Order: sequence, then structure tokens, then C-alpha cells
Amino acid sequence: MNFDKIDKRARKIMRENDRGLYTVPTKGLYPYQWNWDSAFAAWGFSTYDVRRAWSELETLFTGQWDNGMVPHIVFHKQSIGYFPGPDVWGVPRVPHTSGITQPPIAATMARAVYEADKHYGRIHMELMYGRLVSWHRWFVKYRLHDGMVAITHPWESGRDNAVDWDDAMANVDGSGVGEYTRRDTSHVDPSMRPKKEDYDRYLAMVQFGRDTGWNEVEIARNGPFRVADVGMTLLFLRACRDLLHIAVELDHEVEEIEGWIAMLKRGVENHWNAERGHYDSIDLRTGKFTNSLSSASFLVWFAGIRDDRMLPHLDRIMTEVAFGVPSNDPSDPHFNPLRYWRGPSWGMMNSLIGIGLAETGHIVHAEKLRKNTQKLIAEHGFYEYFSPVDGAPAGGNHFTWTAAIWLTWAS
Ligand code: 2M8
Repeated sequence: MNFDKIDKRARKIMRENDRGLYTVPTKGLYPYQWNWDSAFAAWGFSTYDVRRAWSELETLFTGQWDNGMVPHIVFHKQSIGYFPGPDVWGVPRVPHTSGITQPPIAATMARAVYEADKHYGRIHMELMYGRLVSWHRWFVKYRLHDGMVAITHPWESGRDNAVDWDDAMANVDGSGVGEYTRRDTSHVDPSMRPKKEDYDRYLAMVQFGRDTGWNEVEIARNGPFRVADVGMTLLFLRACRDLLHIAVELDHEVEEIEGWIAMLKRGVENHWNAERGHYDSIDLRTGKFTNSLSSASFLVWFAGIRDDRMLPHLDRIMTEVAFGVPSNDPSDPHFNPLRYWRGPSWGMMNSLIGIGLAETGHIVHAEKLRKNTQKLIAEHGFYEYFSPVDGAPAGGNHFTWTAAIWLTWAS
């Protein structure tokens, strides 16, 4: 394996997706700035250009709403290549944005960028701190249910068509959304993307939110979809812990953040599905567990929870498939190794799970995961995701977050 050569290719991809002050996830398929993709990009840039890493995060926060929410897409520049664009979201502000959020990993990545060069980063961290606090406050105010983070749209989870959402999605009526033209299926193989019936429902949820004027209270009360997402809860807990570190470092008050951490730790306990013996999401409209063991449940160590009840599941899955922690349990009847979030292995998820494993002392698992992700990228390139069974690359190529995790973690 020629690490120098692959490092150079990773940087080339970051450069090609760079729009000056923000990056796109990959040109063509995703032509705008996505929230958690940008946080990964900042982490990647921090290995060789901290200045550029800060501008990535700062540009993301130009999309922050007055209520603190940081949207899942910021539409800096109109592009016809992606649907739904700004007109569909109908958010009356500039820069145009979507109306929903995404996993709040910015505090975690801001901490990493800051620690890469504290001298340079101090003033940037000071400026970013208040914005991060207000985003976290927005989550606590509008999204915490018994300490668990609720999502109002599968896109918020970042794991769009995961099996986790199947039951809740079945209760969303997508029949009245009208005609529209998808763009994603003209860039990549449609059999690897969400289906038309999924998209109808995604749009029905967007239309509901838009018709309320993106009113969180109304969406909470009557929105068609509300699920406590185990991935979101664990990532938010981790982000709050990182924010606490930053607060201490910068000499800010810590009580409020400590309170969030305590609530989220209790929330994690509520995610425990005792019948199936693993962490799980809960459909808040029905109160039922989703009964799905996806990669998100393995973020428990990344959240700083020392709970080894997930280890036997990890052992089994890592022997059933060769590459990574797949986005769905390979023993699940719905497992599909190439359809997006219903089975494939995602390098960025592997990186977060791997870091959590290493931090909690599970070095052998952590290294195995890192090495097999490394192999996927070295042999196939910087794809969006891969088959966990045979490593076949899939989705978009030249992906920013795959390049970023190569530079920071996998190599
Ligand atoms: C995917 O999601 C977008 C919608 O946000 C899509 O499929 O159109 C997900 O993989 C998400 O996690 C990711 O942030 C986004 C851009 O890479 O693509």
C-alpha cells in the first residue's frame, strides 16, 4: 500500500470538491454544503490546512437560523443537479437553506480542528463557541424527549433509508405530493438509492414542515414522523462532551452543558431495547422500538458510554461480513449490501465507531475496523460507501468525507 500516493489522492478529492470557503460532498450528486459532511471535511483539512478547516465550519454556520438550528443543507449557489432545492424548502432567509437539521458533530470536529493548532485556532474557537451552544440549546429545547433526540425527517439522521425508519415511514402518506423529478437517480444506479415510495414520503414531510412555516412546536405536535434516533442521541451526547471540554478550555460556564450531558445519559438508557438486547431507536408516535440493529447503535462507545453489552453483536457482525460495521445487521431479512443505508458499510461511520472503541480500550476491534476500512479505500477508491460483504464500491465516487477519514483516521 503506497500511503503517500493515496494521501495525495485524498487531498486532490478535497481540492476538487472545494468551493473556496466550503466543500460539496461530491460534485454532481451533491452540489451544496451539507452539515455533517462539512464537519468531516473540516476534520480532514485540519491535517494539513487548519485555516481552511475553520472556514469550512464558519461557512456552515452562515446558514444558522435565529433560533439556533443549523440546517442540513446550505444552498450557497443555485444548482440544477440536486432535488429538492431551495424553492421546495421555502425557507425565507439568505443564504437559502433546508428546513431540517443533521447529526450535530460540528462541536466534536471543531474541537479536533482547535486541537490541531490551538495557537491559530483560539480566536476561531471563541467565535464558534456561542454558535455551537445555541445549536445545542435548540436541540434541547425542541428535540429532547426523555433525554433522547427526536428527528422529524429521516434525512435528519443522515441515514436516509435505514431500516430503522420503515415502520414510522409506513405511517406517512406520500400520495399527495404531486409530480417531481429526482436528480439523484441520474447520477448513480437507482438500485442503490432510496425507492420512489420513500421519496414521496420524504417530500410529504418537507411539504408539511414548509406549510407550518417550519414551526418546531407544530411539527412536534402534528408532524407525520417523529422518531427518537439512537444515532442522534449518541452523537449529540458526544458533541456535548466535546463542547464541555471547549468550555473549560475557554473559561466559560459549564453547568448548562453538564445538565445536558446528564439528561442525555439517561436518554441513552431509554434507548436500550431489553427484549432484543441492544440500543435501538423508538417511534415516538407509537412508542415502539424500531427493532433494528444498525451501525448507529455501535456509536455507544463514541458517546463515552462504557457498556460492553454491544460487544457480542459487534463480534458476530464483524465475522459475518468482512468490511466495517454495516449500516444494517447482515442477519436482518431487509439487509441489502448495496442499497444505501440498508446494508452498505460507510467509512465515516466506521471512523466514529472505531474511535469510540479505541477510547474505551477495545483496541483489537478498533484496529480491525480501521484496517478493513483502510483496505476498502486503498483498493477501490474514495467511494460514498461499500458492500460490507465483498467490498464492492458504490454510490458516488470522489467523496469528501471518505477522503477526510482517510487523512484523519484510516491511513
Ligand atoms: C445523503 O443524504 C441526502 C439528503 O440529505 C440525499 O440522499 O440526498 C446521506 O448519506 C447524508 O448522510 C449525507 O449527509 C448526504 C450528503 O453526503 O447524502
